[in-house]
Amino acid sequence: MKRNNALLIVDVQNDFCPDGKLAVPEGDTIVPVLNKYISIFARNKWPIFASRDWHPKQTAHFKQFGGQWPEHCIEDTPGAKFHPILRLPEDAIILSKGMHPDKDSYSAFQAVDSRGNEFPHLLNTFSIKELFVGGLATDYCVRWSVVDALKFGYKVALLVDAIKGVDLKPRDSEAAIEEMVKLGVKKMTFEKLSRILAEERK
Ligand code: VGL
Ligand code: ZN
Repeated sequence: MKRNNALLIVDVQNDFCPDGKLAVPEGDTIVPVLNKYISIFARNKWPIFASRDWHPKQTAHFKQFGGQWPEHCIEDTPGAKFHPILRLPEDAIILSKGMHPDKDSYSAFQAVDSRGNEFPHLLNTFSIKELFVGGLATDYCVRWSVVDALKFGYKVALLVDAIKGVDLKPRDSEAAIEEMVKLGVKKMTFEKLSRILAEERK
């Protein structure tokens, strides 16, 4: 694990948590787990990325403009803020996506940092080889981000104890996880990662 790892926390925003505009059931329950992963990555000085859905008021992503979703994560609103309990370090890199008025974009690979640098470019500059991915929602933005990560040639560890899905249909999240595993993703838990790192310190 001395390799070049990075953590990608997908869309842990108020609107995707209970009481939010597009609440993922129990979406907030993964936040304490993500905080534990954050500690590990910070301690190892591995980069931490946090993506956010960052929509304009009018976008074809929303039902009222022909899309699939109720309004959510409108830029600079409380619903678009990261969950208040999420402990992102100062040097975490914030990635924004979904700013386009007439396109959906679910994947963090379509996101940019505050200077407009694209995520794949940032990963390159850090020489990242393996991405550890958690967040919301399993069946949308996590899934699309993971599928893209594999396309770009990254190894992917899916943080199965730190994801939750929308489940528009009951088994959507399960099916998404199965699909990701078939594509080559490795399932990871906090316990397992701690064990691997402890072994390496011996
Ligand atoms: C998402 C639905 C709509 C997500 C974003 O972050 O998974 N889902 N917009
Ligand atoms: Zn969205």
